[in-house]
Amino acid sequence: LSTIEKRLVNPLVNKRVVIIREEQLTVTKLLGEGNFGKVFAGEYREEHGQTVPVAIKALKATMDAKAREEMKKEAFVMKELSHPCIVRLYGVCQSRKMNSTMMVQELLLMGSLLDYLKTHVKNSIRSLFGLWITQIIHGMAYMERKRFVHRDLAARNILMQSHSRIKISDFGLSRSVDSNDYYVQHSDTPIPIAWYAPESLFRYKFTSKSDVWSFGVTMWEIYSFGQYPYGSMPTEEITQFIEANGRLQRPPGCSSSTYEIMLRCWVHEPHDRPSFPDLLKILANRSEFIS
Ligand code: ACK
Repeated sequence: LSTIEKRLVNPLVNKRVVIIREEQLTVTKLLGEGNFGKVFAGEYREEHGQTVPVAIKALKATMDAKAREEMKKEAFVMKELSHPCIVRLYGVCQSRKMNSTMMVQELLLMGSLLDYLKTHVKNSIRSLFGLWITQIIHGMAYMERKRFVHRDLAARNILMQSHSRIKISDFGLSRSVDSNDYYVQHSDTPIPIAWYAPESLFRYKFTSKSDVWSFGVTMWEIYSFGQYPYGSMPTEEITQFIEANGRLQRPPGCSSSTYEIMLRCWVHEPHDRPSFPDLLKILANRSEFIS
């Protein structure tokens, strides 16, 4: 297809990332730190005057061009996504004051699902599992429809808006699979082995079905109250274990019918795993998973 034809087929090609001027932003406090830089809470004054609370992800000034390129890729994915279960991007900002490239996102003040799972009294939160899981699947089914693979779906990358409202975040590894339904990783970016499907581990191949595998691991993290998958098993052993058809065990207190759903996400052959819309149908018939 010529570029023009592609634009006609895919109107999203024309979408631009909103460029925010640094005068429109106020930083109020530090929320956390990652390898790439810092995340601040702040405020964004939109063009028409309204002020909204935001999270500002600021790349360290010392980060190289490759890291800036990665952040741009993340912004390019996020600008295409508009869904209640996905963290919203307002725009990007090049700050001279802070000598930094920044992503301005919707603010979710309750932290990650992983921290939430680890810090709350177990029996008091079990009734929320079905709600969270349904929302994650809704967000991922939307991504699948938009032909994006997330590639880093995990409890650490789910943010909490309230006790019962969650949103998928962290699109740093996400890619469009618009032309051929899969993405092949060529770079040596570190990868979250314990969340990856065999075809990703051994053939660097990523599809919505490899996201389904990671979703199964995320579901396991939820039912395990934030335990690390495969415990202290070294990463090389995890890959051997998966190759030998080993799977994560049923978490204590998780029903065998719920564990069965996880096992279906971890079927070796990607085609034989349910898709995200399939998962919605599977859960629709079960009372603990109310949408
Ligand atoms: O796990 P957290 O509390 O949630 O700590 C990390 C930290 O920044 C470094 O990544 C938090 N974070 C990331 N994006 C957002 C956001 N949109 N709203 C609120 N906190 C965020 C993340």
